[in-house]
Amino acid sequence: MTEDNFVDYVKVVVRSGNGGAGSSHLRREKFVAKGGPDGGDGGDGGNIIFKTDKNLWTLFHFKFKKHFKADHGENGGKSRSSGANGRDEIIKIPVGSVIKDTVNGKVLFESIEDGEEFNAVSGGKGGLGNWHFKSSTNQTPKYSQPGVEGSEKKLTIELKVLADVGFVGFPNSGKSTLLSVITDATPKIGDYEFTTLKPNLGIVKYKDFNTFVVSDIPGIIKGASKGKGLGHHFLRHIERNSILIFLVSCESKNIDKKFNILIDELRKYNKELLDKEKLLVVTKCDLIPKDKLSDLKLNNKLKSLSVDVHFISSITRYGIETLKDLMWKKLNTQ
Ligand SMILES: Nc1nc2c(ncn2[C@@H]2O[C@H](COP(=O)(O)OP(=O)(O)OP(=O)(O)O)[C@@H](O)[C@H]2O)c(=O)[nH]1
Ligand SMILES: [Mg+2]
Repeated sequence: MTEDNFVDYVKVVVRSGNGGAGSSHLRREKFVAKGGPDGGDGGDGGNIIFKTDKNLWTLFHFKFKKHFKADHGENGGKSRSSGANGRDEIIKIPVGSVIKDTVNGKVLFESIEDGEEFNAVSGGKGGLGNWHFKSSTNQTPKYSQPGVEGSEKKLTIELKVLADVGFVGFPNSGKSTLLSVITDATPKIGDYEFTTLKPNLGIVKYKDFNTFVVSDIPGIIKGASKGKGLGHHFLRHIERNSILIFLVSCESKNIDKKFNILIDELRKYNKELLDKEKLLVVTKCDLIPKDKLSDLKLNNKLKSLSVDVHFISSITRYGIETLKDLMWKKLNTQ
């Protein structure tokens, strides 16, 4: 998946179908002098239905289509025949989509499982035909109900990536490189900050038959919660991860402080993120001499953090296999 195709936010306009009108037909037959009313009911207008589809990964398919309409119900006919209901408009969304009312921001639906359906806008009811209105005082009512009009809604769809493991770190800390080393994903990697602008996903194949999904998100910096850097709205993509891996480069002077800044930014976004299983990974360990690395492993400040610390190098693959073991273990102790 390339970054251009990763669409995770769209606004759409949907409209359900109008109900068909009831018929005012009066029966006329050769040998029936006063046939009476026999106008059928109008069909209901089609609904706007969102359906979760596990084969979709992004909201890319909305890039070229943002308006959706269901069909109108047909009008009622003679001989009490009802009009057909209008066809529903079924809109496919990936697992992890959140549908909000664009006008008031209210969350209307969150898709968690494949195949779930959400009726976002019901079609207008069909009108009743005139035979319903026959009474002792009015044997031949000409009145029938019109159908109810469909309604329009403005909706916002947001995607929250569903990965098992999420990488969190400052720009340039080696998140995308790690993703490229443990999965088949080929994210953009660069020696500059904010190389990654959209989340990347990859599948880790673990010990022959097991797999889990990891996601790499853009870097965050101090003040991200106030909009610094790329801001922190993309943190929604780690809301559903089971475990969070915090990456800090071994070149950083105070790894413990850097870790705490990341924790702080997450707390400002959504403090529930901190309840997740965490792991601090010190990256790029090939860049420091062996004795320094040994010192770092014994560093008291790091040891006193309330999180396990692991050391890796994506370039030399140092600590990579054991990192996979750790992730797998944490995922399975949930
Ligand atoms: N020496 C060394 N360099 C690394 C290692 N991992 C990543 N790098 C380099 O660090 C730089 C940043 O790597 P990225 O993987 O793009 O970092 P990122 O965290 O994804 O950065 P953003 O997308 O900007 O947030 C690149 O020049 C990588 O080649 C490593 O283990 N050792
Ligand atoms: Mg990156």
